[in-house]
Amino acid sequence: MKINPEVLLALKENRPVVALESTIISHGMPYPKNVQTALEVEKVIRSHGAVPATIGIIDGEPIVGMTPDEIEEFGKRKGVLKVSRRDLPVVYAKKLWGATTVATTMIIANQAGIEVFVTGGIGGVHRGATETMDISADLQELAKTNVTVVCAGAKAILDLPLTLEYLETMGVPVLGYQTEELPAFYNSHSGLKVDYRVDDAFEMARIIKAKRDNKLTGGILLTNPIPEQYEMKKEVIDNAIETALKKMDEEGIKGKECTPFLLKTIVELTGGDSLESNIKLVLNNAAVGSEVAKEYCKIK
Ligand code: PSU
Ligand code: MN
Repeated sequence: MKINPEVLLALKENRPVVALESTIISHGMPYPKNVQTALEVEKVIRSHGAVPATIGIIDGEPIVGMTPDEIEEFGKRKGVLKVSRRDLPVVYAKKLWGATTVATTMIIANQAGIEVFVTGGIGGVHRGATETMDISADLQELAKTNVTVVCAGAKAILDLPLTLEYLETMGVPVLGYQTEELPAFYNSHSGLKVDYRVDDAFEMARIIKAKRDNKLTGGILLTNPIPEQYEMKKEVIDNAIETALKKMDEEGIKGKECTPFLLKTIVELTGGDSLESNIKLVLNNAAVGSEVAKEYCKIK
């Protein structure tokens, strides 16, 4: 794998590094907002004294710490594959370009020695999964790979209660940053409880340390609510989600296309408002994730 020299040095010197995924760039947001957001997220991380490491696969080689030019290329290039765990061997062998999902970003971050990873939302158990068995590989990865993922909860395009059940079965702690309630991505209210509330970055760092020191493998999910001023109205977003799910069904969209299709359709249905909320929540997660990475470096 190719680790950016700045990232490598920070890791060697035990300075905070924050991993970022690239599917959110190539499949999660439209160009050019995807690239602008990716660069802005890196800026937020730097302003908090951490080093960003955006992860992607170029010509079959995992890149840890993409350059701004590489991020730009990921944002506009056609045919970049959405790469989850099952795709990795083929993408490596065939020397393809691949955007890493939460699952594969966790795998590569862990191999590089990065503990904290910031994103928008994770994949989960899809609605209707009792029939389709559509359960994101992100959840299995959280079960086994030693990375802490900071996100804004999971979107209501998923079945949130089933997603929590699955995470419980898999032994993944689901924590709320300064909240007891599981945030629902565009909105901070799901009506569901997280396992534990975490009050600050130091407390979070202690939980990570306790997990690693005690050789408890697997990820930790820290859910961080979208700031109130950027929340979407519940009726508006719920309507858009319902319509998008119906459209997905009518158009026969299946498998790995589901999440990108739903995200794109929701942006269209909300006249771009959901994209603005999405951007703000990622920036907010970047701030929290950087603080957690900083505190963890101090005590690990
Ligand atoms: N949720 C978002 N934005 C995203 C994704 C999820 O709000 O970009 C992406 C992430 O990369 C996540 C992937 O890992 O979708 C999950 O896809 P699937 O459900 O096919 O596993
Ligand atoms: Mn799926």
